[in-house]
Amino acid sequence: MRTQIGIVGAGPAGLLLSHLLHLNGIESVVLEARSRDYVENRIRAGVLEYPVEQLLTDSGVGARMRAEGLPHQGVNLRVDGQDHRIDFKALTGKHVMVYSQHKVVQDLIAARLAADGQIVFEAENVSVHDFRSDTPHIFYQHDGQPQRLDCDIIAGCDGYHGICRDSIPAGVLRVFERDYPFGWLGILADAPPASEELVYSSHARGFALLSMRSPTVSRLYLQCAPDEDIEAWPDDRIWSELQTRLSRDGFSLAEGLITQKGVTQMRSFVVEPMQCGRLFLLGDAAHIVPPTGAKGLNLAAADVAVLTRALVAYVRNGDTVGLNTYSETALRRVWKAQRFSWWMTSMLHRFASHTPFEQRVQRAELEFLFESVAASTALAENYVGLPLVL
Ligand code: FAS
Ligand code: PHB
Repeated sequence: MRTQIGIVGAGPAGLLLSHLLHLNGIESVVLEARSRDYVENRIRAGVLEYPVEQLLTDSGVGARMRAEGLPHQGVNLRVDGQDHRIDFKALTGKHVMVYSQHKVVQDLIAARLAADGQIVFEAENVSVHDFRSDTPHIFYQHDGQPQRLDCDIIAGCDGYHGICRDSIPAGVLRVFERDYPFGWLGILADAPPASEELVYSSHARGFALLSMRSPTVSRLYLQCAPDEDIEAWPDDRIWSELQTRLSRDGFSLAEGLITQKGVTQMRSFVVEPMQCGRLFLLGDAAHIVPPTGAKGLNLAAADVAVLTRALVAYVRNGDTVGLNTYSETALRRVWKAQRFSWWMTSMLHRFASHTPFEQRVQRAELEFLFESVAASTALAENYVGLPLVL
């Protein structure tokens, strides 16, 4: 089989890339290890930046997002039971869109299949080859049969645990990383969100986040140990801890059936460069951010915007400038999102290693944020999203 762009991974990065390339008359085949049902129901992110919402709308896959998504004009930071609202609309003229990642994936798969796009689900033993030559190709198995996909370019959209990054020879990539001494215990619950907007709480017992998926479904997180045992957290313990960390006069969480719970590691990770020959890395395959800044999904979309522009110029005019500078262009935005995610994480979480001095500095950082329009504007600009291509 032959195509122009071979894409490994049907997450937001791979699917959005295939969709935008299609709109520009460029063929692609997406190879996904898991089943369609699995990728369409995997619970992950929930906040879309303004430029990403625009991109989905402008590329024709925004109808359900606009119908079911929740535009948020601001966010609340809660410290010592006091709320400090960051007014995105007043400070930036923009908003964010609360809409589930798995629905974005469902919408993109539906659009690809409606356009006769090729997505091979349950593709096994995918391996990428000869991407440092003019004849890159991908081997995989489907229904037990060995298959070969020849292409001009390979897009590695297979996430942090995928095979594409690890296929790049040793010595080519430089790794930048930081692990955090805590994780997030996250739940999905059939409970009406107790706040119109998200609430990020910095509490003596640790961080907590009130988010949502719909008017009847809440998404909540609390800071826990990186290797926390979820079995040690029966539902009533989770609710009582959330009530405590999100407490404020006149406020209480509506509780309900917990339908999903899990612990997520907190890590900052970037590889440079994000390409090797004709293999280009996008999204979590190249970088991971701690979720405190709600940047993971949005960064994947930004990488897609940069690579799509480069591929269109290459396919149409043989212009390789965009491809040759893909990595440095994408990394300009990646590092700004890394900085913001690290800053939000450092400012809002409890660090057992912090000295009393560091605790006071953390507090002063928060107080300055609440008192300074300039500081609040900086947070708002980063949260609603920087331009996709910097
Ligand atoms: P993805 O990981 O989404 O997709 C990669 C795809 O490649 C997957 O479908 C995988 O099955 C496939 N694949 C992997 N190996 C393969 C192989 N060998 N062959 C073929 N296919 C292969 N971000 C937030 O902002 N908020 C959150 O709350 C949040 N929660 C998260 C929770 C978890 C557990 C994780 C892991 C991430 C979370 N994120 C969150 C970040 C998340 O949104 C990612 O940034 C986003 O999914 C990145 O999209 P992709 O780069 O497309 O990678
Ligand atoms: C979510 O809704 O899952 C969510 C929102 C904001 C974050 C992280 C996760 O910072």
